[in-house]
Amino acid sequence: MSQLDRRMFLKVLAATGATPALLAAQDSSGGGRTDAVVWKRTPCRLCDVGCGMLVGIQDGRAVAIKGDVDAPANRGLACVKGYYAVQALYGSDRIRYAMIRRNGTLVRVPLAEAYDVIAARLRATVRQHGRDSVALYGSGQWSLTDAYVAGKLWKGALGSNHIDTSTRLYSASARAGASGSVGVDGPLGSFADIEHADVVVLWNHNIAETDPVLFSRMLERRRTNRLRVIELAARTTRTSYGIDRSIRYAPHAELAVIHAICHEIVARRQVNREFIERHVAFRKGSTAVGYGLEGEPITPDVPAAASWKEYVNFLGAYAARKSEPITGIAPEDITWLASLYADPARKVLSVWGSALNQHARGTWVNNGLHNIHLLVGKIAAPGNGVLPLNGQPGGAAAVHDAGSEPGSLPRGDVRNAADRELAARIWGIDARRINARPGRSALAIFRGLERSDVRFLWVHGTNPMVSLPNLARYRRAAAGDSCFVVVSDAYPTATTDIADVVLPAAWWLEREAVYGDAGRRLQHSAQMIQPPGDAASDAVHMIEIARRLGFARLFPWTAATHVEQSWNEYRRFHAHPATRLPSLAALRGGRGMLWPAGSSETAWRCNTAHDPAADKRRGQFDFYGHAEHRAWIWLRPYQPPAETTDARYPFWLASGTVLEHAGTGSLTRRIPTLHRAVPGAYVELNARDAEELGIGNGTRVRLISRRGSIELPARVNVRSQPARGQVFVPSFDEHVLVNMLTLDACCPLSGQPDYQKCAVRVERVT
Ligand SMILES: Nc1nc2c(c(=O)[nH]1)N[C@H]1C(S)=C(S)[C@@H](COP(=O)(O)OP(=O)(O)OC[C@H]3O[C@@H](n4cnc5c(=O)[nH]c(N)nc54)[C@H](O)[C@@H]3O)O[C@H]1N2
Ligand SMILES: Nc1nc2c(c(=O)[nH]1)N[C@H]1C(S)=C(S)[C@@H](COP(=O)(O)OP(=O)(O)OC[C@H]3O[C@@H](n4cnc5c(=O)[nH]c(N)nc54)[C@H](O)[C@@H]3O)O[C@H]1N2
Ligand code: SF4
Ligand SMILES: [Mo]
Repeated sequence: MSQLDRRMFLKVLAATGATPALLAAQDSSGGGRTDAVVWKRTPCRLCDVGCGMLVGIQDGRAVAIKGDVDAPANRGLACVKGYYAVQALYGSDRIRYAMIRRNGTLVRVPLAEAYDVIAARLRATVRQHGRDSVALYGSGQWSLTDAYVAGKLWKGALGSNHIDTSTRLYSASARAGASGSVGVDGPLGSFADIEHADVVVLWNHNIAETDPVLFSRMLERRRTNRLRVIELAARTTRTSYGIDRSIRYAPHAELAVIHAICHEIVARRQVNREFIERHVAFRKGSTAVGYGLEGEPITPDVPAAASWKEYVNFLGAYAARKSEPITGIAPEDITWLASLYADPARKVLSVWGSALNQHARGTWVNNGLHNIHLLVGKIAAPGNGVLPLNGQPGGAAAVHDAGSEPGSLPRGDVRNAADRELAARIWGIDARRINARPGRSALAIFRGLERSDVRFLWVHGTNPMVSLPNLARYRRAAAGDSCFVVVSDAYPTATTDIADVVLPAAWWLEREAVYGDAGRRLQHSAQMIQPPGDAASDAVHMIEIARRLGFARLFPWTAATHVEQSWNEYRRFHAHPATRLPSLAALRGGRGMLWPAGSSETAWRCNTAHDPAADKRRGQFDFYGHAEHRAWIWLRPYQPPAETTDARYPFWLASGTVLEHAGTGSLTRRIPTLHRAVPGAYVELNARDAEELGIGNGTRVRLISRRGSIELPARVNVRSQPARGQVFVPSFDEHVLVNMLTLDACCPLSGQPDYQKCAVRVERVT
């Protein structure tokens, strides 16, 4: 640090009274300039909590960051990723210019030339092979207006429904489950339920590392107000050490655990009969649904009415003692869990992350968790309810609403004529242009490369050549040259490695945006700095391509004002109080609003005291998303996983997240401090398994599944410890690809891959 930098550092410290985590000591361009640091408000973009941050801008650079004490999500806190987030803007290998592959290497070209090539190729592909030969794979990293522009370009302009996003990988089952159970997707409550609850039950959710700021809110509440936090988990993690009680259960056993708890609640007559009679109906669905291993992994469900009596009979098979061989949970613990959920004096919040959704029956698991809460009438009220914490910064009920999913329109469903007409009216197109058949979901897009059905693919803000399951299959598919691939990203990735054209993406702070989070809060993020080189928002790139394709009339927006213009158009789809979107003016400069929101926000949906769309004549709750205004308890059986362990592959492999990295590490590996803290992937083993195999901390081991093998160092009881017979590998490392091992089985109702159940063998590397 130079003399001047150090002085600035101390000055900022003194001026703010807080500790800015970073001053741009690595900045070489700043020279001797000493403009004051100006603090500006924005949400953090490195996970779904969406913490409110204050970013220090000086000389056109983001040089410091600290938590915003008035931000509702974090109240001044931030995790280590947040504190270093601005460094991810300045990695030396940032993509600044468009590139086109020539003779095997990507070479820099003027942006207009890249646009011309993309547009020509897209036009030619549609002409030659039809609109079903082009696909777009977008991202939970997107701003809502990026998603809106993408949906309009693909569905409204090109007439192709082959568009999906990486949200498929983390929240699809939660959304399908909530829609089936309570008729609306996205959480009914919000993060504020943490402070209202008496008990939080974490379901296989290592929240200490995945949503650390929310975990600290729980711990604070536990310290001051005797909130009890318990977990049901397959692995002992940092979360387990900080809470009241941790119960182990067997991999994939969720549905059996849930039904065992419900059986106990019914057997002990702890059901909330009044709530059931007034607000609940029963449903069963298709049961021979398979594992989504080929073709389009999503199959439609066929719901049929069921009765209370049928439900009680159904639960009979899951009595605690009977289901113990599947659940691995002692009957007295099931009784204890049931009494926690049912106790009329306690408000209970169930919380889970994406790992629970990454389940071959993920939609059913989500239905089941709603079942417990519906049975005891603890839902959609302060401190009572379910809170799935879903993934990437785009969050839960945000990106997919903008019409960027294969079956969705900005409002409604492509299969519904009235929804198509609404979209056509707002877009100013002929309704017949919109395809009435849902398109390919994420895995189906990449399966489409296998047989050359997809010949043009545009990937934005996601790194599928690292993050897809059964990766060898999709890398093989992408290696063929029948598909033209465009990739928009801020950094080179394993996916830009397969691109024919690369476009430079503006990231956080470099563009205006509206972002969602996992708790239904919409937040505005202003542009604070210039993007590097030719980088621009994903929407701007798409608008330029649309113009070149002759759709200028549909996208009459300028680079400077496209966010407001497209947001205002998107809002026209949501004039109804159940989904109303606030104006940009209401979001700008504020700390966000809980969607749906007009002039005020909606704290608890479907609760008639809070939700303007709910009808008070129906009592305390109105589940208006279902035509009969009732929530549904689903009779969804336990079924075995797509793959199980055996003598050759005796270990269960689970994979996921570490505190220091986000996603596939594209951003966090450019943050030197985080990269050095956790430079690469490793495999965690149970200490006794490790001892039996002669493996110690640091031993190099080989993991072998039915699909591939990887080599990596072992970790024994360092940070977390899997149960016996299980191993865990973080999925951020593009050099050690856990997805060479995983299976691409899916929940057939949501299309979300089951990353968590795969059988492996563990060998010492000699
Ligand atoms: N084995 C295994 N695999 C998994 C998982 C697992 O648990 N186990 N988890 C799955 C889950 S939950 C997820 S979410 C995925 C994550 O997988 P991906 O979505 O593939 O990973 P990210 O690293 O989040 O990718 C985001 C990319 O977008 C870029 N980016 C960020 N913002 C923008 C933007 O605004 N525009 C553009 N164009 N680019 C941007 C970043 O540089 C980064 O390269 O991985 C999945 N894969
Ligand atoms: N620091 C950080 N935070 C993040 C992210 C990040 O990349 N970094 N990403 C965000 C995103 S995109 C997502 S989707 C969420 C993910 O959030 P979570 O879903 O909480 O993710 P994980 O910690 O990856 O997985 C949770 C746990 O589930 C266990 N598990 C689940 N099912 C099974 C099973 O059948 N068997 C076994 N043995 N274990 C199982 C895994 O061992 C793991 O400990 O986190 C978000 N927050
Ligand atoms: S918890 Fe998430 S949103 Fe908050 S600072 Fe950390 S990475 Fe950012
Ligand atoms: Mo995710």
